[in-house]
Amino acid sequence: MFAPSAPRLARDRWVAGLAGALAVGCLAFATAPVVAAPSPNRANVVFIVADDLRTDLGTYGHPEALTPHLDALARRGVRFDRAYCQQAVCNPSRASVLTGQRPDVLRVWDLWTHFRDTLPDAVTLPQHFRAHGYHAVSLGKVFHNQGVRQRPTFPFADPVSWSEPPKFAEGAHWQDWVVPGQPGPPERRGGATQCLDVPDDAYFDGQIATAATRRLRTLRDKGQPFFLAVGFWKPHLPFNAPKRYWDLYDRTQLAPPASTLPPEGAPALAGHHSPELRSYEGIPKEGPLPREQVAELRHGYLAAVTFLDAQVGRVLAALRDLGLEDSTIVVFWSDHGFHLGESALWGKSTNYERDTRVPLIIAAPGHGKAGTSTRALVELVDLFPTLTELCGLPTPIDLAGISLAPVLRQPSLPGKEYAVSQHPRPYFNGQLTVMGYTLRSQEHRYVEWRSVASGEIVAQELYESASSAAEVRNVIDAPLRQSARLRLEAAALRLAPPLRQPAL
Ligand SMILES: [Ca+2]
Repeated sequence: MFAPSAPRLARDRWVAGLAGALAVGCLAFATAPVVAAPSPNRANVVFIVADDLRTDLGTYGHPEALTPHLDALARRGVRFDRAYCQQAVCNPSRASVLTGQRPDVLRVWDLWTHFRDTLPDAVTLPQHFRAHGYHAVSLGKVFHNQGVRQRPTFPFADPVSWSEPPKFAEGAHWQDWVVPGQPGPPERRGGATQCLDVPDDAYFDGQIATAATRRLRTLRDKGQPFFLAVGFWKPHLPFNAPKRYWDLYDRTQLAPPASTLPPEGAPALAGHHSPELRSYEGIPKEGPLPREQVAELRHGYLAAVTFLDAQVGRVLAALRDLGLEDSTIVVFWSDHGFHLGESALWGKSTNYERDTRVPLIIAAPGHGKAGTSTRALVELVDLFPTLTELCGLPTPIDLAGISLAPVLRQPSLPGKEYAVSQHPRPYFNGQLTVMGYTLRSQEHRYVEWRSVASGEIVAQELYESASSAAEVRNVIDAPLRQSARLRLEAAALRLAPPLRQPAL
């Protein structure tokens, strides 16, 4: 299990918040939450999540990505430049955010385990809001999507979390595909990209944006504070977007991957063979991809990002047009990052910067100066207590994160000493044999791979200056880095104690 990451920020405030939560007796694991009276003056929440989106956004300084709507959101909110997920793959990351717990507490490390199998009485973020008078609505992929062949013990969309049945939450990603001249999804997985001259609503995300804009109007008219979660499926594979989004980019001018070699001196288990991408039609089952295919995929990712941005823009325009902007907190985040050929990797599921770092923007009227950014180290597990504080709700005592409200008010705060992420090996399926934990500090990225059976360290990595560009040479054995190594080893043991047995 994890101990809470050592916070440098708001320790006093956090303790005071705990006292307040205890005083009113509202704890997260109450098995029968009492529905409080509606509080119409409380801020609404629009909680927008993207899937597999790294920080390829204009507001993050990306030189190619066209994302005017998310850039505009950042101009009226606070942009977090060092935000990290807790595990770089959909189900564990989303379960962690929405329960406020880390993957080792949930014991959810794969795409098939439901957190209610391991922590049945968990009260999720929307469930907590619902218990305090909010109307909670889920449109799109908010929790993990339930694939066509999956039969989990509980629906992945977790209906008990919401005031009404979740919509657009089920299906496989390859079903988000247009078969020309034929209604409905394809019968089997197709290619990794699609470029057709179709309307936005031909794909899941267009339909989700349409539903969200309509739902906002009825939520406003309902006169009850609302928590609207909008989960977009892009830019997750396949990289689909209507042709006009592809046409915004000149493929011949797009940059190739920055570095296509694994970090020098990195253990083999730190990487993988990109099995997710290779499962799509037309992608080689092994070996490097042809240069033209690399360019097409990188082009497709950007087209999907701009398509996603346009759908976010439609939701935000509706919020503004309905007069809800000043009374609504908007949070935009992604479940994890992605590799697009860098470090010989395609996809997610590593402990590196490109997979663990995520975009995070919080626009909370009255909290923080619009258009600012912060380099504070924060974790997605912090979103639960952040939103309870911003909305004046009691904060459950047992959450793993801490509120980011102090950072919104003072973006110069350093944040946490470490952001902690993890990922098991093997990559997926099979008996879990090794768990890799990574600590990101302001100065370093440290990765510690441990045998699950014995708890012994089987491999270590250390990268200086903690950025994706710096992850080219593992310096764990460098003589001048041994004091940092000892410090990080101790911190890893404190923040990520050995797993209890059996692991699975
Ligand atoms: Ca994802």
